Amino acid sequence: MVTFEVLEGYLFELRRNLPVFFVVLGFMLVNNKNHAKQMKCFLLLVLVAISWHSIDASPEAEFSDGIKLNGVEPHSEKPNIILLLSDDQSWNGLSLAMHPQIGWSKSRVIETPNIEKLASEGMRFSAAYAPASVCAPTRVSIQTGKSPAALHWTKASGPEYGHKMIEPLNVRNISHEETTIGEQLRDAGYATAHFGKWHLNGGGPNQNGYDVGDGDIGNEYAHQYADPNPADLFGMTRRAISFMENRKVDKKPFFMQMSWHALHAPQNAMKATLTKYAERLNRSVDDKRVGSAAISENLDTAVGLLMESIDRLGFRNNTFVVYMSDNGAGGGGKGDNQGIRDRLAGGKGGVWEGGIRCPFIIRGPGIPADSWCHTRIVGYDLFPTFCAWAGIPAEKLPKGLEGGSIQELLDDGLGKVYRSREELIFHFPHYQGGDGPHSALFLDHYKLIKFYEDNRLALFDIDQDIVERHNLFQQFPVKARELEGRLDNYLNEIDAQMAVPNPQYDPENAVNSAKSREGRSRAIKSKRNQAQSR
Ligand SMILES: [Ca+2]
Repeated sequence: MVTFEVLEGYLFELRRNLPVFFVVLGFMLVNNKNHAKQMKCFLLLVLVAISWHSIDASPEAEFSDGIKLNGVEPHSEKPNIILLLSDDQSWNGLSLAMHPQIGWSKSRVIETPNIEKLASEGMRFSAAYAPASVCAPTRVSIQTGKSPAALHWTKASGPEYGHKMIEPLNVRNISHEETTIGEQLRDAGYATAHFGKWHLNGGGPNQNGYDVGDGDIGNEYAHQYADPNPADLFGMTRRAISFMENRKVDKKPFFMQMSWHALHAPQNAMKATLTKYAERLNRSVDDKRVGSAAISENLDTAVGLLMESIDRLGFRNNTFVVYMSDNGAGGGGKGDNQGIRDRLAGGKGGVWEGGIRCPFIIRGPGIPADSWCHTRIVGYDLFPTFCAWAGIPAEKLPKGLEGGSIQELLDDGLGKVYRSREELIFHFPHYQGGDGPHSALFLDHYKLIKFYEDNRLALFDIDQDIVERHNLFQQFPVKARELEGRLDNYLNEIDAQMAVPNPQYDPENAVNSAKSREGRSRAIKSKRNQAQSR
């Protein structure tokens, strides 16, 4: 019986031998004196030529939309780069594990199937860190490849007063003297776009290296969009797709940052999704947990639409997609829970793991599917990494870069990141999460936290004790002091801003940081209500 496989085999053989037929027929055509036979030869020659063309085109026709089967884009040698940055999404806020041995490193409630798929096609990083535990500092750090401490931009909200120490005032505008990743890639021939939350002032994306952008917008923007476009998730996606379609036409490589407003405005999630999670969690649709879960799933849907378009436009094999969060979830950074519950300690506004450890995934050319990397990386490593992908030589990179390219890790998850310093430092000289001014230093398997109100030190073996439950300071005081020396040196060298003792401090009338946080969130809520009623 002639099966499809057999037919396919014949066709393959036929196709392989078509050039021979072509030559033989051509020879017969030229050398034959009989007109009828010449005509037959000519017709056969035409038939062979047509079938050669059609068979040759058929297997790759489906992929001809910009891609050849060997994975090389014909129109551009430089890979496209897409950075997907979510907001306030915790390390375990996705339905895929961020550590292969830690069951609770994924959410059992929230469904994010599209991001799951992205991870299954790329590499997951179990020890990736946001440059800061709060928004704007992380964003400016990603733009510049420098740490928030070096940029003197370590807090997003304004200072709190009445504490034991006075916190420094922040820079609140991205400096035009800094080279952004948008500027660097645009100079290298990239079309650049920044959609969504900018939060860095300085004239917005258009004045900082981006051809296309949504303007100088911050958190207030998210709340203007509800079902069917919660937090502008689908509007951003439509603009991104249109930007990519234009690159299909002008054949320019592109860099696109999607700074999703979500998980802000959780109450604006799609109504059907809110209902689904309200039922699942047995809580009301107004509940914050319900909202966060629902908007996480809506965000995932938007990511899925974007991924589909990357495939449809034929960009898949020549595009790096990076997914990460700008900081940990929730308010209240104090590491009080210390691993009692199945979650990281602390949260937004503190340098415990819950504030800075973030989900991180990369899919792209040469990166093995469903792979893992456990090397510690930080958001400001992206600047030199993107430059390496774009083929920008090291001597063209701006001075004072603190990140290192993570390219060496992407073959098999193993290797090193070479930064200007061995240690990785997170500096938060502010009041927000309940710990007061404090900093953290990572070196090898150690993490040191220094609290400036009383110069107290805490030391953790972070590889063994991810929940920061066992303070090893008493056990290894010499090591802790050595790391403290490195921390102090670094902060000195970069001229970091520090909190200073408050001479007017009155312990009787001290401000409770947690209480003032509540006050602030009440103020934001009433402002939001006013905005909505306008
Ligand atoms: Ca944030």
